[in-house]
Amino acid sequence: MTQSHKQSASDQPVYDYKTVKVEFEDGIAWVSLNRPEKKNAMSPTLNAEMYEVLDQLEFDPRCKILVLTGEGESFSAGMDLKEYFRETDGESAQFKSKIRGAAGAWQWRKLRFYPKPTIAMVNGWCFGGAFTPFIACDMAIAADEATFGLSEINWGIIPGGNVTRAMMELCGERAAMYYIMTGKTFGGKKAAEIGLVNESVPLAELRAQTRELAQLLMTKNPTVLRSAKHAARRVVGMDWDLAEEYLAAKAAQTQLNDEEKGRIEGMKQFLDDKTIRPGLEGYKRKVD
Ligand code: ACO
Ligand code: V55
Repeated sequence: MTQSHKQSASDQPVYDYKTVKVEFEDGIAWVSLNRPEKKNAMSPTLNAEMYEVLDQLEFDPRCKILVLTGEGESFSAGMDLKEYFRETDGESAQFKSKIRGAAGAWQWRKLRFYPKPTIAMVNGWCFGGAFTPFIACDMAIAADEATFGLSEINWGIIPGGNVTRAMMELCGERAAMYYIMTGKTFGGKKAAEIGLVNESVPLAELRAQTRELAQLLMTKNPTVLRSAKHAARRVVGMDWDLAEEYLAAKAAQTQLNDEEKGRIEGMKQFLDDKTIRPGLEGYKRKVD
């Protein structure tokens, strides 16, 4: 194990970090980028800390659903122009590549295949590099009052960190090109309209709406949820026949791995007990 796993008396990790805040609430881990005085800009320190936090939360039973958000009035103003870009400009290519890699490690690679459901809660400013982690989350809810923008063009770079690629997949090409090339800002409602977020709600209701979504996800079988999300992400790069075969194999693997045998229980509750209608509700789980 490479990280220091800080342990408390109760043997649970302690999340004591300078730039990341973790709060637990009934199965939800609220994880905040925590540099409000810098609009939660993502510095190398934050990137290193966030990787460690996510890595530990993977096995922390207090985290069933992970919500990624920002402290204060910002989600995140993107990469830290001072600490991440300018201060590393003079360093070796190898060092720069390490710093860039550490950003992508949590923002993209860790989050996209995170073993638990992830929700981005975009509460305010969301610029440039901040698109990477929020796009990598399974779902996203924005505040109407949030401000999004691909500001890269405004200071002379192209949107990197896979932001450009993700925009082209998530939005229509027209919207993606428009925001990539103009750097114009847009609000939560527009983000929902172009498919960047699932919904946009007034800021005053944002936390409650996010909690409600997290609670719904918590009623589902976590093994099946994990398989479903991984399968969905994997099939995007496959041809149709390979995807069909892969999904059959993934379904069999899921059934084998599912300790609570949800599939059998779900059929029983519908076909034998007649206590649920799966079109309208999930089967009643015995655990959790
Ligand atoms: N990198 C480094 N520092 C930042 C960043 C950032 N991305 N964003 C904000 N800060 C700092 C400011 O320098 C300032 O620091 P200081 O108090 O030490 O002077 C502090 O955060 C507060 O920011 P202000 O600009 O004073 O706040 P204001 O409310 O006027 O504006 C806004 C907020 C619009 C978010 C503005 O800070 C801004 O435009 N930030 C940059 C957004 C951006 O282009 N991000 C990069 C995207 S590209 C990429 O991520 C690869
Ligand atoms: C971005 C750009 C980067 C990066 C991470 O535009 C994010 C977003 C040009 O490098 O390393």
